[in-house]
Amino acid sequence: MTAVLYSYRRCPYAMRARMALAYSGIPVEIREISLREKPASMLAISPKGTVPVLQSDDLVLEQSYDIMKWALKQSDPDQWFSVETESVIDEWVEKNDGPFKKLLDQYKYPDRYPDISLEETLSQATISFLGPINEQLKKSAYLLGPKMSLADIAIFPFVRQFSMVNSEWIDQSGLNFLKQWLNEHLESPLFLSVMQKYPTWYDPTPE
Ligand SMILES: N[C@@H](CCC(=O)N[C@@H](CS)C(=O)NCC(=O)O)C(=O)O
Repeated sequence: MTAVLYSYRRCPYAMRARMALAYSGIPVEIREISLREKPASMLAISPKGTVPVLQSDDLVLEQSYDIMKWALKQSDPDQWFSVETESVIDEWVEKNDGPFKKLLDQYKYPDRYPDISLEETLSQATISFLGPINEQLKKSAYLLGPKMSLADIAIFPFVRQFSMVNSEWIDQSGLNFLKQWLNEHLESPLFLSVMQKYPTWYDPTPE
């Protein structure tokens, strides 16, 4: 059975999973879901109701980073991941999915956080995450060195989303290495290939 990925085009978690699956060359049926009307078939295998969810035979993976690692275990042609780099990549992903994602939500939905000013959010995001990424990219083209790794792919969709809140911000930020890295990913054939549009998928109705 071809693997199935329940996905949502604009979701950064789903983007990173789709990129890893495409890079690994794993054939997968993409099911673009409606977040308002989640398919019962998806909820049956993953009641928590977030995307992405991967189903491959008896295996169900409900976390985007697990899906990425699973894909690369099957094929990792450019060595994005290794036992030696795993803990450094985990650390980047934890910082991204934890504190940075929180700041991203604060920045995207300021109405939900009336006590925190935008300036404060931007400053915290720059000090804690985006600035350190820029510093790293000053030293090497990618987060772990001269070669792309799983860390770059796992984090880029979130930096993309952050940069899209205010399109002028990145030019004003002075984070030029970050900007260059972001642009490279935005223009990459891999990213563009996983951003194609699919019609919304619904469970088949019983005859
Ligand atoms: N930890 C999960 C987070 C996934 C997640 O939060 N996805 C969002 C969309 S970007 C979602 O499905 N939210 C549920 C909803 O909006 O109903 C992962 O890494 O896959």
